[in-house]
Amino acid sequence: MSDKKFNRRNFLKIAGASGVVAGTGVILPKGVLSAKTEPSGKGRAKNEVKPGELDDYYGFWSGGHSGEIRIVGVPSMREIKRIPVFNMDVASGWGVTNESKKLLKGKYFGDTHHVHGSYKDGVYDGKHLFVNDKLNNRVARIRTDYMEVDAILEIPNIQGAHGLFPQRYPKTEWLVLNSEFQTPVPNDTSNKKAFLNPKEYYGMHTIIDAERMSIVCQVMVDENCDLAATDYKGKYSMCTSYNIEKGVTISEMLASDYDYLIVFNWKRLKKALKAGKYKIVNGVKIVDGRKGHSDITLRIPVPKNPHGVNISPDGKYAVCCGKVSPTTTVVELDKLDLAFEGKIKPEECIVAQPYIGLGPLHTTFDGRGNAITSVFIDSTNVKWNIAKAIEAEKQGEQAKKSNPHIIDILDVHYQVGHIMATMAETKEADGKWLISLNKVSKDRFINAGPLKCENDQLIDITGEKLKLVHDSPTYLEPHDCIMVRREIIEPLVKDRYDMFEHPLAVTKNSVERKGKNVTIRMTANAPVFGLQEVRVKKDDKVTLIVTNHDEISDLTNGIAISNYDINFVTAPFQTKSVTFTADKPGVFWVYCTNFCHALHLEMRMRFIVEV
Ligand code: K7E
Ligand code: CA
Repeated sequence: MSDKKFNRRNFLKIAGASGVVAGTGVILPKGVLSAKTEPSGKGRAKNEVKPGELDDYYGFWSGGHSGEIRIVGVPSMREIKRIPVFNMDVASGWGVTNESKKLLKGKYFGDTHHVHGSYKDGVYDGKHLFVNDKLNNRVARIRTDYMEVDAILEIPNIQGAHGLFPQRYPKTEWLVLNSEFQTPVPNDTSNKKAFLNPKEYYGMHTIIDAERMSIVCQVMVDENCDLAATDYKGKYSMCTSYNIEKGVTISEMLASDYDYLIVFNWKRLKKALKAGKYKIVNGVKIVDGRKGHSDITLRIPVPKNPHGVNISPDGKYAVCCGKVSPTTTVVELDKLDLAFEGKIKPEECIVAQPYIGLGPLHTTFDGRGNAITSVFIDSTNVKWNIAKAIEAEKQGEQAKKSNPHIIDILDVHYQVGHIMATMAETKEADGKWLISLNKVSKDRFINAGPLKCENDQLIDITGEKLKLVHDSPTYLEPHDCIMVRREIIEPLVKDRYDMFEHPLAVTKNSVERKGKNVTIRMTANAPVFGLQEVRVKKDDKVTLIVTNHDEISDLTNGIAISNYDINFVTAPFQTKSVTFTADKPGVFWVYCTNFCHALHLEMRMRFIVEV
């Protein structure tokens, strides 16, 4: 329901009680609305997290073209922290320190869409998060004990690194990454004839070793590879493709009435690799997965320009969203073996194609046999029953007409992209909360200028009906999120760094010169830096290494050098370093930026650049 209708209903309810808000005894003048917009409802999930209480779920949100990941407490929707990934973060010093620069390799912008956790037996093991960078074609791994990036892998031969999904069973050894844009392979002057011929552009399904963060191989296809999924048996990965036409304009990409869900057979892929059936391009093994060239891939026709593919938590079905088609396509995964063996046609794996609404994009699950699909053009979340959709399909067109699968339709505000339910990408989907990541917030928040925030809505899915409970403004631009039970993550998260994990950990303060290179090793222990004064010569190359020696958790020290554009923090027992040229002579105060002590303001030292 729209907010306007909603307020109107509430108004009528209050007006009907002759100015008395039922149950509260509060008397309101006529026409004044109660601040509480809807009663909490009996037996529904409780979204209020009182001061001092903790959330039930760690929400991990991708940050889109902000390049980061955000940690959101669910159900309070409080943003707990941001993890800088493919961006610069002035507060923490990501993109400033040598440690982060080594990972970023000169690329400070990114576009994160899909964040997923590492798995064991179909459930998160809590060890790692992975996220794609659509802009510069990278994958980052985050270690959850520190909530920090520990590896970034650049992927050659692709553009539009988009759908990313970890292997779910028996554990995450592989990640799959899709390239949404087709390009020449290789995309360089050795292949310049292909530049102007889109028929010679290809999509890639890249397989990544999640432990080593290295590329296993790439499966090359004619189609583009959009969203990704893996099954719950460790047998298959898949991608949706919306550009089987190899179009380069919108109308070309929409020419066909159907596109594909492409399924990749891992057993056959491993066999091909073992048999040496690949060519090497830019150091990567490329296996041919094109139609007619390969037995590794299977193409299931799906209408039309499909987007998301999501696997039901029972592992039985893949649900593809039609985007341009108002339907979803339900594929029974147990039939894939037969289709690969040629005993049935690929399209015979489809067991239902229910009507959902205009612009279905992504599907999530409540673990009770129901799917919930985001519908972009209608601005709705549609809850539907998978078994009923399959049953109606069996009975035929007449049975389908009344849409017996649809349970509830909720208006969201507005233009929803991804939706995700708690634990829904695991076999322990618990059907408690749903997040609708709406692209447009319009009139939902105070107007903060032409560039509007987005609106992440929290929806209670414990009952038959979907119930909207909270609007959460969010900065550009989350695409997807996962919500992991607190018990899985919390015990693994550390309060301080293991000091000697960093090879440069400082235990003794010193200044050491080798020619023009000066290394400053310094401790920080609130409210003093280990050194009170450092003298260097103009144009020295200075490396400053700082280790925080505070034993108190939460005691972060900041290190900023005035007028030198250097700013980072160290958390307890953490070491970070920066390298710069002392190109400006003078006296420069080094000060602590992160309030650490009653004498925080006195926590400073002189950096003197002599001529
Ligand atoms: Cu639909 Cu990149 Cu998953 Cu955006 S993608 S919404
Ligand atoms: Ca198409």
